[in-house]
Amino acid sequence: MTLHKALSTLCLLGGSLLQGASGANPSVEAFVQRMVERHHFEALPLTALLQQAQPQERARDLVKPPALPVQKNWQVYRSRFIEPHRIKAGIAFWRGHRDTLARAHRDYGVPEEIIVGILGVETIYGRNTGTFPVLDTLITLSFNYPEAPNKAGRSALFLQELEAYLVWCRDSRQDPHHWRGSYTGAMGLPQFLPSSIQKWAVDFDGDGRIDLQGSPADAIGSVANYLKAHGWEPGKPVDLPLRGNLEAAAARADGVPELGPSLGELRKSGMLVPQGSQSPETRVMLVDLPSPDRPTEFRIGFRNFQVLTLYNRSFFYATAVSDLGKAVKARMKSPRRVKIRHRQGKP
Ligand SMILES: [Ca+2]
Repeated sequence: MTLHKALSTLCLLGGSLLQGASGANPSVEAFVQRMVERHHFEALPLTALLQQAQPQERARDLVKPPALPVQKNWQVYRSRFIEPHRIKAGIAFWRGHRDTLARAHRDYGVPEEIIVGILGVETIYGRNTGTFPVLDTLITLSFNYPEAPNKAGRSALFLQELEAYLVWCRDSRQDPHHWRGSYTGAMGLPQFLPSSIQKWAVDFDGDGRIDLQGSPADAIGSVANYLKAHGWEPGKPVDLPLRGNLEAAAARADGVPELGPSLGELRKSGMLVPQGSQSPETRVMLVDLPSPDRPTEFRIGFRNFQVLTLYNRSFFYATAVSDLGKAVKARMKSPRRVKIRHRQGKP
């Protein structure tokens, strides 16, 4: 059956293709055509699947840009993640999966505390993996994204994720209605989007399938594989505190997660970088972590810090991963002596 006939048939059956989650959007037809041509989907069942989706209004609300600019607040952000309950959960996770974490470290070169940091920040080790139906959410955001300056680009990205999701479900023989995830369709302990699952998820418990929701081992291996594939440098640092001439640091910090100045250049500008084994030629980034009513905190971000920003493009995110990992690791080593620093901040 041709696509045109399939669509006509649906209309004759009383269906209204361009309603519901897929919205009044002619790109539905183009998408079905693409899935037929690229991936050999059948037009009629796919069209019906799209048509039957339940609109996810809450996901639409959550992806909207805030009405007013939000003031960045590192102290508040940090206190959400580096706190006693999450650290305790991290210790339990590390103890429960010690061998798997060590194997991931050996196989991929990514240390345990970084994997523990990511899974803790993302979902508290699987406690908060999201309740949005992934299929309906991706359909809603692909075809009925809310009005926003970046609507076209975001819709296109979600359309790619929908494509990846449908292909992944078909190829791994999974019901596309089964999965739940975040309001953007990210799934499992590490909150991978479908395209990331396709490219970087691994079967790390050897049961022949990839399950980032039900298998902590698969989640651990997949995070390590993702970081390795994005350029993780084994044995190298992630971030270090920066002191000294912070005015010079503020002038050079541009908020862009790209490597720029060398360590030697920063030292010449009066910034105090802790001595380590890094050569003065090592290129780094200046990480600024502002909070209202107090001086901005600065750190040096190395290549591995940049790799963390490729998981989530945010200085706050990457620093929280690093700090949570360090906090859990410290407690693993000496549980009695290390006190948890818990700062309070205004929301
Ligand atoms: Ca598996």
